[in-house]
Amino acid sequence: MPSDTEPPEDRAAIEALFDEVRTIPPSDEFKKRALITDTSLYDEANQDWQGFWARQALALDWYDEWDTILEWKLPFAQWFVGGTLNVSHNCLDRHVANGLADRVAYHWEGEPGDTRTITYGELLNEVQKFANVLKGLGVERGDRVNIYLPMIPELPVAMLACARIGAPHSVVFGGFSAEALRDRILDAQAKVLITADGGWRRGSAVPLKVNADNAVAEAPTIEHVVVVRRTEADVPMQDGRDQWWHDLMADAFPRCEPERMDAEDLLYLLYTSGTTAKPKGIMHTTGGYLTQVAFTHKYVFDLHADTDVYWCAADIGWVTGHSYIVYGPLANGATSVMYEGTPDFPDKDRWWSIIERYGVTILYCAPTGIRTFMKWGTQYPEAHDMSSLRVLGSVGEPINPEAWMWYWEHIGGGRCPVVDTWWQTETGAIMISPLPGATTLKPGSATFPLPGIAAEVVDEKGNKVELGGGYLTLTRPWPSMLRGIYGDPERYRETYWSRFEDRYFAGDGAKLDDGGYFWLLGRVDDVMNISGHRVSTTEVESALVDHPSVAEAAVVGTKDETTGQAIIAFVTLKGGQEPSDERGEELRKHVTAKIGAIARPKTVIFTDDLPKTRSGKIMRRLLRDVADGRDLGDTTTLADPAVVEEIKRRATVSPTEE
Ligand code: 7RM
Repeated sequence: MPSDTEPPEDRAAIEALFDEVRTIPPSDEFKKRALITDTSLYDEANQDWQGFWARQALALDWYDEWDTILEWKLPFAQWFVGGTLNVSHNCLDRHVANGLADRVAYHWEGEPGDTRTITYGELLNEVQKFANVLKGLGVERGDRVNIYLPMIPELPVAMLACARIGAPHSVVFGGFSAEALRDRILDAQAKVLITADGGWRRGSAVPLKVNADNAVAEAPTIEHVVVVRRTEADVPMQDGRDQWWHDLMADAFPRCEPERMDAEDLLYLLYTSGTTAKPKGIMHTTGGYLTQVAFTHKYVFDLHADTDVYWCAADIGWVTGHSYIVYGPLANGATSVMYEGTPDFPDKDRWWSIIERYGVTILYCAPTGIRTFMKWGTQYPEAHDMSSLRVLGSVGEPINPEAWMWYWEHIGGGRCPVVDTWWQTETGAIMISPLPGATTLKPGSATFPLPGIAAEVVDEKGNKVELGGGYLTLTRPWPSMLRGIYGDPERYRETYWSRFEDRYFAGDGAKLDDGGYFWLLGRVDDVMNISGHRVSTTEVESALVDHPSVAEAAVVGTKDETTGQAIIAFVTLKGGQEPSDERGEELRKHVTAKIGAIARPKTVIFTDDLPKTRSGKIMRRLLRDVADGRDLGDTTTLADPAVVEEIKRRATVSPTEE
């Protein structure tokens, strides 16, 4: 556990609304067609939760059925032990075999406006060919493959091809830097890297290949680099190492039998920020993961695969994209929209024009996006016919009731249930969420744990809280849970299972109201949430102290109207170094280069010293208070209270604003 974990703070907005929360029951209109309109699934799961998950697993195709549903040796779970299946078969072949070859898997739209329509039949062909390309490059079952691509169709193709041959993938978000990519390649010991010449973002080409080259220069495990042509940027191709995707695909054999994978074989690694500087390689396996992502995708979004057009606007580089752009929707035979670029290119109505054009019925996005749209104004959504929408989803951070209501009213036309879905990279799939045809909604609440999921709020000592605030814990294993941290089982136990006995601690605070509704209150550890993306304070701090001018740094997340939190860095320079706006800008750039733009501090505050406890721990809570401009309260545990005054003064006079 991080050293300065503290009790969760309540969200003032929720507090204020608590007594007079609006409740929104499912409409009769919605219920008419909904998959679930009552408590039947909850009742079934309460009877026998393992049997419940086994029945959900039967929605998939298995080569061999399992012998044991769950083997639980806390904190290590194995689901569907003895079962064998292939994820790409379940996402592709079985739909094509069922006559759905011509169903659209992805309506893809590039940022410049180019489009591609990819059917299940076409996707299966591409995946088989690329699976053979990977084999031709020497990739064998069990080998790790790194993927660093923009939001183009080749990204799901590459992931599914890996799944087909049993090679775990490790996708690195295209916004991460060369160094971040290098560290992830090295940790995974990947043999092959798949990247592109670039990707389009707000009208400019992002130089992915340049980053990839810099990463691979220091990552000797990589033997081959496959490069997708996207922006047509002139990129150097290293002889013997780099090959074009289209050249390899042109010669690839079109049939590739899927590997029979064990239910517990590794499907992928996804690196996520924790409370230390080193990102954790979260391990997800095959059978349990696919079972829960398919189940949740179907029931949380009330998916009617034959008629719905589903759009998850996340990036596949994050877990939301893995589970709810690739594996969940494809396992369910859904038709999805996939979009490459930013919401404001060429104008601020891009999303709404996409919804209108494709007749999107289900939209899944993050509160930070919603708050941005609120800021831009209702004229953008109002200019488009969005009457096709019927379900709205939210993910990534707490959604404040105001944003919830705006989403409900201005995007959903007061007609579409909003499902606020709480989950994590570690949980693999949605854990707490309404079922839109059955659950009475409260704006700002993720409502209840899904059928088969057991969540409890506990106090400091681990005692169950029936009403009020505390720590969110999970009390039973679930099929899509992480199987560990790659290469570090002890860190897995320590990070998630040591704070409270027999419980998984998620790092979030939560509050229960008198109706048993869960209200998520944000992180209670050293993890920030910037636009729904997890960023570790420690990781940013070590990037800062890596700069030659910096003696010490402390980083906190402060409230931000749009991004949820914004990064504030308190920096002490080495002797002889002078603070200046230019130096602040240089440090922000340095963090961008070390980690990526998502980790760039919004504000750098120079200070002669940092507030510390007597034992030498930096008092982040106090810095957060300074940053939030709140009263400081008791500072008697400070080594030098004058420091606080100094920081407070600096915080108000010389922040380097973005
Ligand atoms: C899916 C994803 C996980 C962290 C998690 C929370 C926060 C996510 C919600 C939420 C309140 C939500 N994975 N979080 N969803 N907080 N309400 N509906 O975001 O690993 O990147 O982040 O995100 O703090 O612990 S993640």
